[in-house]
Amino acid sequence: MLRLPQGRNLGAWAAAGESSWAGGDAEGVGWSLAAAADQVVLAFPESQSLGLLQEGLSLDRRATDLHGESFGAGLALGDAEADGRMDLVIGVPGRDNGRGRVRLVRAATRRPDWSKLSMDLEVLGAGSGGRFGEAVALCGDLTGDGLPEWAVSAPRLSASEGATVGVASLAGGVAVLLSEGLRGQSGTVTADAVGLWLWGSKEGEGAGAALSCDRDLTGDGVADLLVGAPLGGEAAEGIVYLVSGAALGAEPTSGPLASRGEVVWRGAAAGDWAGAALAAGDVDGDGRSDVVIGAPGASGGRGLGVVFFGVAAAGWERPGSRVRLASTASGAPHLGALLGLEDLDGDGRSDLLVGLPRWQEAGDTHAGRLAVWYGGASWPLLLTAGDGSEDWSLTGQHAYEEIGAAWAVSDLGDEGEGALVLTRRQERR
Ligand SMILES: [Ca+2]
Ligand SMILES: [Ca+2]
Ligand SMILES: [Ca+2]
Ligand SMILES: [Ca+2]
Repeated sequence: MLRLPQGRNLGAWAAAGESSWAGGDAEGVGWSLAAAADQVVLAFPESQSLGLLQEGLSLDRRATDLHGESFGAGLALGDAEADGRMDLVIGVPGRDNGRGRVRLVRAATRRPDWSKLSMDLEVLGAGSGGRFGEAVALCGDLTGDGLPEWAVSAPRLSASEGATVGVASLAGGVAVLLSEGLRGQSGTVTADAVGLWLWGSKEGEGAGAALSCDRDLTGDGVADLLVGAPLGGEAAEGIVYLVSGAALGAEPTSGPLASRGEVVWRGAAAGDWAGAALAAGDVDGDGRSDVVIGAPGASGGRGLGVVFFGVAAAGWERPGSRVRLASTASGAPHLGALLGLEDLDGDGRSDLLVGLPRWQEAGDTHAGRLAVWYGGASWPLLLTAGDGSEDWSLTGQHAYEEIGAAWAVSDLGDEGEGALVLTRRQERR
């Protein structure tokens, strides 16, 4: 992994050669990261182990008894009980024949309690093959008790036993695990028992492939859910649902995404896969949340993205306030599959991170690229990855480094400075 200091000019820093790689072999494909405050946790699916990244880049690794394919695909770290201690949620969507489950590890100390990784609470998905745990996020407080909810996606959720009747085949969905439901729970429970399900409209929609739930998008002060369904629409153009957190918390019951919320974005063409990735932040620093949505299938697989500014109380976006993202690369680098809004330079404005792990560089396939644009009061209407206009970028030097496949931003670092931690995969020859 690579640690980049925060609060500095990344370009000047990279030119000075201060990057530091650590961690050795990348432990195979698919590993994921989660960060909060000064902690970064990594999941290694092949060894089904977890790592806690320490200051100085040392890695404290522990095996877990939580086995299953795609271990750690969903991974989130956050203070769910507002007690200053970090709780960890690990998604294992391949567990139980693809039904999936997540484990909540409540911290007994300020850091995740590594001695307790085999205990606490496990939450089971619904039906078979729903892949509950593909993505996990710590939301804002939707229910008004002062404690945040967790959201867990199951992008292949289908009609099933239990309370999720009426879900079309592979429609996908998101379970919102309510703070009130989780309180005092231990052992093994179903998602129904501690929360509610929201599911896609039609067969094969893939709702929940991406989600965001920690920011207020409607202007009422309560965090809202944004859910991507990249195979939704008539021909996989992709759709994005917005569900008001205030409305959901007032009546915490399961239901279809389309009736509990609204479709706020559709891909323009067949196979765009809009909503495969999305993120929320405040790019221009005006206090109103901004959203970026990716459509990695667009433009013949080049991919594209759209940044929507505003999202004020009056509506989803201000007219004319969109910025488009494009890529110079052919060969299906799928821009829009990996997006983030994080404040890298500490100026209070969210910076845009675009991961392009399939980027080819100097003949090296999948060398990868991470492109960064710093948030600001005004942006050009088109941001293009690969034409040298990014505010900062990092490109892989070897085939299959896959720079941009995963990253995390935390306050980890020397003397409390921030860090961007990102992965690179082992060079394959
Ligand atoms: Ca709550
Ligand atoms: Ca809201
Ligand atoms: Ca804004
Ligand atoms: Ca910033």
